[in-house]
Amino acid sequence: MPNTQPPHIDLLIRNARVVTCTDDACAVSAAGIVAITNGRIVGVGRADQLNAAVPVAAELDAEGALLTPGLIDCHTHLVYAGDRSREFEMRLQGASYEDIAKAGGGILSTLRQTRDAQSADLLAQSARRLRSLMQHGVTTVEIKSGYGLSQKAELKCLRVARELGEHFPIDVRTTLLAAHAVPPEFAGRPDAYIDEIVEHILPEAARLKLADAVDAFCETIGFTPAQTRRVFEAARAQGLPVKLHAEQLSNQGGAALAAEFGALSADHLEHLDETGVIAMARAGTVAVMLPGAFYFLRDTRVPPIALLRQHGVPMAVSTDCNPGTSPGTHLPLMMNMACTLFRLTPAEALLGVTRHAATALGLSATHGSVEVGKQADLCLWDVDHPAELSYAIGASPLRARIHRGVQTALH
Ligand code: DI6
Ligand code: FE
Repeated sequence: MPNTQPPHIDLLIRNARVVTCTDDACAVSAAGIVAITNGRIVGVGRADQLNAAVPVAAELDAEGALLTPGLIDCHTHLVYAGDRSREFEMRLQGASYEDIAKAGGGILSTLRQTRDAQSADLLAQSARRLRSLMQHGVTTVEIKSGYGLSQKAELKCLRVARELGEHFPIDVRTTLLAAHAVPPEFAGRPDAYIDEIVEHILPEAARLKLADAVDAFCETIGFTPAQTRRVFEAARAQGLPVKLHAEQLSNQGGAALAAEFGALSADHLEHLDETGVIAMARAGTVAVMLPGAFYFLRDTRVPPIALLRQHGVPMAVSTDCNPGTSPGTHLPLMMNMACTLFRLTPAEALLGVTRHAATALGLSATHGSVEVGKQADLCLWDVDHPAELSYAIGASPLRARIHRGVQTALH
């Protein structure tokens, strides 16, 4: 083994073709081994580099399967109750997403159902979506609140998200998105609701350690840049990192604002301009592509991929799993859409759900690549080439999923 000499190996994966995702080309190394001890990767290399004196507790023969990092879905709203298929029908008859939101539907319709749901029911409904994500190879997921919009209901949603991480073999990172929409109690008084967030909801979520980050929806139908800034200042006061729904439906300068606060990511970005791109590049803010929402809203404006590449902004790809604009849990399908709709390369799409998605969650030291010292979150795929992960639509080629060094059931 090239790297370390562990006292023992808990799991030794043999005959894998390893895609470490440490290089931008997503190169495949032939017939490799990955050694795991105490849930961490302790060796990556060739079988002949293995020290025969180190005892091995269990072996897994990959039979030539492709081994990648476990997938990371860095932007979801998967804790919610009910569905919005009726609004889907309305949009098919010509209503726009904004029309429905202004008429009291949209986020507020999910709000009512989520507030009414008991925690156990919310957990059960959300668990169905989480299982589906896991079946498609996801080993780390970010989950936002944002369908409670009161202190009680936001904390309920964050607690459910934390519980999901305790019940299932997956890492959950939680994000407080209290600034998602103005709740009915504050109708017409968005600044008063921002007061409520910065004075009560956010400090309480921080005190209870229920949020790992803070997000906001900076948009004409969401919050202004000035209101978003107040939320970010409150997050900073609590030592919490920020991210932002920015430039989805219009250009509000949200990405530059996020970058000013050293945001982990700015997400959506269909209307992003070069000023925003440059600000993100300087701040190291990841651009999160959400092609599922673009597709579902039949958007036509593609995020400025060429500018993001030119300025070296890392791009992540995520499901945006939510009931209104992207009711999906199939991350490899989002890789396909990122390629077909946004023209990412398959290698960019794979990095977008591994290394760059880890960076978007502030987890680049421990997640997102197959390297010694990183958490042993891995997927084995029955494919020949990494591009197949973005190419195929439908049946999953996932052969094995390993979370913290433990192989998990796929069904
Ligand atoms: N942008 C989105 O795409 C989701 N939230 C957001 O800020 C949509 C949320 C919904 O319609 O329920
Ligand atoms: Fe979203």
